[in-house]
Amino acid sequence: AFDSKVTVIFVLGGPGAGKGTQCARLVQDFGFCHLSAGDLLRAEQHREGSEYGQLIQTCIKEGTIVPMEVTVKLLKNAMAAALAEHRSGEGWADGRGRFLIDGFPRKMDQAEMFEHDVAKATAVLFFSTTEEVLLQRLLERGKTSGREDDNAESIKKRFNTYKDQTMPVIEHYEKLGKVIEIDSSESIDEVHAKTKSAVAKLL
Ligand code: UP5
Ligand code: MG
Repeated sequence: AFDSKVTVIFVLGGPGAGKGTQCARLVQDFGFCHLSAGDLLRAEQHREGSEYGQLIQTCIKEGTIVPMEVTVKLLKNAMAAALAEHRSGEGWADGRGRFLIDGFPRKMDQAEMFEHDVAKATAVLFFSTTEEVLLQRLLERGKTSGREDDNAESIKKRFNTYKDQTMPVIEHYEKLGKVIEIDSSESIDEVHAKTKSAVAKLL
């Protein structure tokens, strides 16, 4: 595991809450390495020779969770690559790799596997808002995103998975006092300002 070498922050929130948007800002603010589990899965889906392409495509379209072994391996490999790259480079003033793990863990078993095999999370950023806001954002993004899950039918399934599987993960970390909840209903800039000051206190 990488515990002694890294600071890990999990980034959760419903589909379309603004996880990716806010992570991009935090990369600029604090030099994080941003790893979106969904982006890694989409890249693996299209990688030539991947044995998981079909499985990933089906899960994403149906809004279900890809078996954790696949996702944890992709995250671990990406973290190892980032650590190797930074060993020689600049950034990460305290010498610890700073990682935002976006859209993960979305199920309790993933949380346990990651914390056992990869690293413990310092905190969980939780972007909360209403389903109405989420739906609006995703349908709007769907006009241009090309994402196979940005349609009304898939979105409904993603909401269900989020409520059934991911909310318990957030509740688990809440009990540990690790959750920082940020209302993401406001503008990107307003959400960013609140997020930035919360994260600054963690580093
Ligand atoms: N937007 C953002 N913030 C805004 C704001 N404050 N005001 C107005 N508009 C705002 O934002 C979504 C849209 O809203 C954008 O158009 C943005 O401009 C606008 P974004 O930052 O993309 O939100 P995000 O929370 O990242 O939404 P995303 O759709 O990526 O969330 P999901 O959690 O649904 O998607 P993810 O890529 O993480 O996962 C996709 C699928 O992969 C899952 O459903 C699952 O099938 C699979 N998966 C796994 O199986 N395992 C995993 O561990 C992870 C994923
Ligand atoms: Mg995203």
